[in-house]
Amino acid sequence: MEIVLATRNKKKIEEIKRIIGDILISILTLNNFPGCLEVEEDRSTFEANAVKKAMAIAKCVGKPSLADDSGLEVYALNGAPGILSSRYAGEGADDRKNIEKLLYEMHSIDDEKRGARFVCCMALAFPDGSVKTFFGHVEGRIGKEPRGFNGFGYDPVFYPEGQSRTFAEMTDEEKDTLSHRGKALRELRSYLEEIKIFE
Ligand code: ITT
Repeated sequence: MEIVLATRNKKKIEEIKRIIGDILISILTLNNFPGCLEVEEDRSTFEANAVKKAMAIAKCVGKPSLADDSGLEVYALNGAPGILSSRYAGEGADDRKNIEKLLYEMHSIDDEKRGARFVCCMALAFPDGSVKTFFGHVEGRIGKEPRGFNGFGYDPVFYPEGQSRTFAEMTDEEKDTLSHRGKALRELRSYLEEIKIFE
């Protein structure tokens, strides 16, 4: 079966391919369908945004579509940046700017109050309008300076619980084992294997 990834984030695409790539016959991305318009992420939850993206693309391309909506929730900031994670420092902000803003907002917060979690919702939508969602999260804490060069987004400042290295200091495999996206994708993988939809 062909599945279309409803994301323009190259790093997410790499992670998705690493974890479920082997069980699907073919993975296409939005680059294969330039005619599909950008879907506005204007809903108030990760789930609602993921479902909106996946359904819009499944309808546009006439094939099953998988969308990821994810982000970082910092407890001391009442859950910010949350659904605004990719544009925390403003529309079009890059990872460096978003991290800079986060560290600035947290500069007076003590070590023991720097708890945070990454959250991921993956939505698998079909052209007939049906949709299924899968969730994953990982608890951790925010460091005081960026460390490491792997991954993307807030990885250089996120220490998963019980770890002394950030996600950006880990190998792909180490991040996948612990990460919110890894967990959601393994749930999705079990579902696909169960319904044998990839055959
Ligand atoms: P698409 O909407 O095209 O999928 P996006 O990057 O805009 O791409 P989101 O709206 O879901 O995706 O925003 C997710 C943001 O949350 C992402 O840009 C990072 O800043 C952050 N994020 C999500 N998962 C992450 C991860 O595994 N590591 C680091 N940061 C992550």
